[in-house]
Amino acid sequence: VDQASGEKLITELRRVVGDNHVLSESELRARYERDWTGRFVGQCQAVVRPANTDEVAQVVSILNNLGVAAVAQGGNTGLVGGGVPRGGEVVVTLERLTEIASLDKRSRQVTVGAGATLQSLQSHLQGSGLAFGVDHGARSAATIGGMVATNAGGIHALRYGTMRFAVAGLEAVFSDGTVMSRMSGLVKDNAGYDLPQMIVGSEGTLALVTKARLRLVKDLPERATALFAVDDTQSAVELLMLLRDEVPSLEAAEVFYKDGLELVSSYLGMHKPFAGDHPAYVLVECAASYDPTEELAQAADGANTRDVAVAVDAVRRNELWSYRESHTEAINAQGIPHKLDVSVAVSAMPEFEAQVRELIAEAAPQALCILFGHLGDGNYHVNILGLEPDDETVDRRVCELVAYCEGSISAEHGIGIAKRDLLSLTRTEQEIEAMRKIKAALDPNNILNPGVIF
Ligand code: 2HG
Ligand code: ZN
Repeated sequence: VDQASGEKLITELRRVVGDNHVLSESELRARYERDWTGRFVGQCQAVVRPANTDEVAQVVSILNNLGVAAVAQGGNTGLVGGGVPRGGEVVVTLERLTEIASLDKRSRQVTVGAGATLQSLQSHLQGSGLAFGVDHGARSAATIGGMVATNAGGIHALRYGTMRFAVAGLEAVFSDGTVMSRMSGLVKDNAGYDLPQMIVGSEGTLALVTKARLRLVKDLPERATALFAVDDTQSAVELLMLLRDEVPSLEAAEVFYKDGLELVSSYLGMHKPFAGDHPAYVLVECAASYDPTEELAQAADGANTRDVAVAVDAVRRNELWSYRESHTEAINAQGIPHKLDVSVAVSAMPEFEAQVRELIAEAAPQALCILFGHLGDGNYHVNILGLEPDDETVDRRVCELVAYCEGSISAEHGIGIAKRDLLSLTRTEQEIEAMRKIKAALDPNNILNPGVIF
């Protein structure tokens, strides 16, 4: 960028959002330029912090006219490099769009600004009798806009689905600065293409999400959590089948293994949950309007497991959850991992697990592979430590195995820049061509998150 056009850009942006909300000094930009894991870092020209939809629209229009790329950013909790700059873009953070409108109890919907965190939405709903169906470990920082843009999945997808199922309407800004506002939240609306759903999961490449109209679920205050120790993934899958049949209150079913538990316990300085070690663990959460402990205990009786710990009070339940939810942090404390968020059919999980471990042991004997994830969704988080940050050979081989197992190379984190060269492993040439045509039609100057997905 030459200096004159750089200055013109900053001046124009300042005119829209005010001097304080265009960050051009490197110290101020830094936290927006680096992803959570430290694997993806890039310099942008500036970070701009619009206050509302109208300002977002004006900012995008300026960028489009000047041919400068925009990277939309929410809570910067993404794990595939899709929310941080690669070099020379402007980061448009939606962090100031935090407004949550009053709850519409009759439609069971609420309108939420893109920058509101998941946790702030959860607090907002507390005591209302309603709850938000999507939840995940990054709740304190992840924003609703980012979750829409990535179609976040999380720990309750087996009961309530992913973000896509929760989005009843969207407000978003297209690349030319025009605003689409489909916020009526109609249950039935087949008048033409469903534009909001096309934007869900598009990773900032088709539009910038500014508001979402979200469907809520009934709050289920009675909860029970159980941690099962099991022989292996096959037993974990059988346990899941049993619970799905016999425990209608089932809300989450997560899996992790001996090495992951070891790492997390020492990272947290916590005792391990059982006296002995076990090969695999299944963490289960039940929620209902009645006390679900009895139905969970009854099902547990009939299950082929090695041990079980059940918790009903919040403190103890959180403790059991922390063994699972602290995996990401505990792994990052060891170094910068390669993260492969993949899915296969639940029935294929045992085979995939065995093969992926074998593959990594053979391809990178020095590497440490920690597996964990969402058992109920066939969603494994393959975390590999000890590889060079830009060495993609193991990533590719893992994703080839996923393709062979008829799975998806991205279950919930998206493609970002981390997996764009692998997209063709699980999407056909014709599908990718159709995606490119949509992208070119909606963003002819290729200014919205260029380099992401494709
Ligand atoms: C989770 O399920 C997140 O905890 C992060 O999706 C997964 O760190 C990961 O690989
Ligand atoms: Zn996950």
